[in-house]
Amino acid sequence: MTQITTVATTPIAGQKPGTSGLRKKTPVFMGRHYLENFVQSIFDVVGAAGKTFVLGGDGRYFNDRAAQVILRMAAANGAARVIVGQGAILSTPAASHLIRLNKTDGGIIMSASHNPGGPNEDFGVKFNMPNGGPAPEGVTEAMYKRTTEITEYRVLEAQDVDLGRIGRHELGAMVVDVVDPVTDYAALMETLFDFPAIRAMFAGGFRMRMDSMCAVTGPYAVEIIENRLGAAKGTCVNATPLPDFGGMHPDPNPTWAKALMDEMFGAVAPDFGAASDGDGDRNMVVGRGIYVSPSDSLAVLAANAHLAPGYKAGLKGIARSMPTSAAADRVAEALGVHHYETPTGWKFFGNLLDAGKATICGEESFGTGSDHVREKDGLWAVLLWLNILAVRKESVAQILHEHFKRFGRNYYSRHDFEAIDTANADAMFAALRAALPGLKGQDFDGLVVTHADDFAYTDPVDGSVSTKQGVRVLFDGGSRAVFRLSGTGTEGATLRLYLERFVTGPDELGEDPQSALAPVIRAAHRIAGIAAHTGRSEPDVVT
Ligand code: G16
Repeated sequence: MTQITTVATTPIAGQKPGTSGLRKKTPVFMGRHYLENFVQSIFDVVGAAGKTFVLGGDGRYFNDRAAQVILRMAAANGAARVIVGQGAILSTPAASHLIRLNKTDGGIIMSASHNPGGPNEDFGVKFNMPNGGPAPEGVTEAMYKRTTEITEYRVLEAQDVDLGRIGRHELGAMVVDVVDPVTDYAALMETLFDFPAIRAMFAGGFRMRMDSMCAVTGPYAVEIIENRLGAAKGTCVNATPLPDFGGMHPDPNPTWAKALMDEMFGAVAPDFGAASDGDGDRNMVVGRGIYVSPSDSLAVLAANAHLAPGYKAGLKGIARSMPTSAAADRVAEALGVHHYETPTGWKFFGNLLDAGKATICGEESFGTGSDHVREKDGLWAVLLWLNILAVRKESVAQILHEHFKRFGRNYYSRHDFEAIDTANADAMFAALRAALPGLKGQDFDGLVVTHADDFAYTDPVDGSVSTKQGVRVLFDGGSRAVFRLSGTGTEGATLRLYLERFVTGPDELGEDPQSALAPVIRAAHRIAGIAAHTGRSEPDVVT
């Protein structure tokens, strides 16, 4: 017997979704009514009666329990059907694809992305729209407002659904379809990329290391790279998703994917290396002895996408987030297509993709993707790189150097100052914003400020305006410093300092971005008074 119970509740402070859904420490999410209040607020805003949703997550601690709660609440709120990845597992891009493929009314993804998982680490929940993309600000604001008013939630009294068994299940009047998490996604990848060419490359001795960091991409990578593309067994490492990601910090950057970096810079490095994050939407790529920054990766992928069958007709446009380097803009100009500069957050690409204004999008935060889904897609980027390598038959280093020769080079780096006191961070930004009008024309050891503002964006499709999206200071000659507070952290504030310097001649300033950027770094510290406000002069993470 199943019965719907209405549970009285009261609002819990702070259930405000950030850059990408609601993220908190796992014990907070496991607290009384916490998950339930937020899920009910989602259903209250988007409506559940008669609807079909997709549900899955990155397998982190509490993923399985949260899935059962969400299913019982979906049933109690009158949903007709939920499509769930087996074991409640779905990578974020695979969830986006399932939402679109099945023309559902959206989906709930359980993930705190690249943040660590475990009983004392992070958990998260986000809602994706029927187009497969993250809910836009208007919708997440409405959800947040609902959490501040909530008085009750509905839940079905029922046994757990056996999410280990693929096939149709019933939960009260609702249907639960448990599907293989990989099959449909892998089929989509086969339509986009030249699998025979990549297979031939592996058969010819090409070696790769794919590090899934004990997170959700493992099963996808093994099926596609080893089983379908014929890479040697063992090419995919850390390929079993674990509730605590094996104690790893599943953030694919040179700091957290250090084992991969060491291997790629070692004596017997493979030809190509890649890593992905907790929920599979981020990626890092590395060549033998050469690191590819996300901004450069976006530019190279855009310049060479036509080599893959899915993009042979060319690109409609290229979009990047504001803090991402302008390398992709130069490619767009050369291709004669539009380029767009959006605020940080994949949701801002949604309208451009839906309207056919952009085909490829990317962010400095290790995210690249295209109009095949409405999320960034880590494995997609890796496969596009493999396709390009298979066609061009050159090394990653050769491809990068030719790219710089043709388009110029945007030296780029991001410095993160983590877990700083929130009040100090706010004070620093208040002072910085106040100083903006006087910055133009000031000279910082030869770097002259040409423009300084707080980035605001008007969506070219629906006209919505987003303000205060990061402070940017532009210097003559194409150098730039951008200051932003992270929207995905769960502890204190994280200052992100984005640094860029452009040169037309290849390798004029050598290989090391930190030395090339030194003058910009000095100017940025002086302009924001980082040490005075935060007590920090050195970043915690450099990417
Ligand atoms: C999320 C968004 C990304 C965005 C990133 C920014 O990434 O999906 O589009 O670039 O946040 O993070 P922050 O606000 O910390 O700079 P993810 O991978 O966490 O979903």
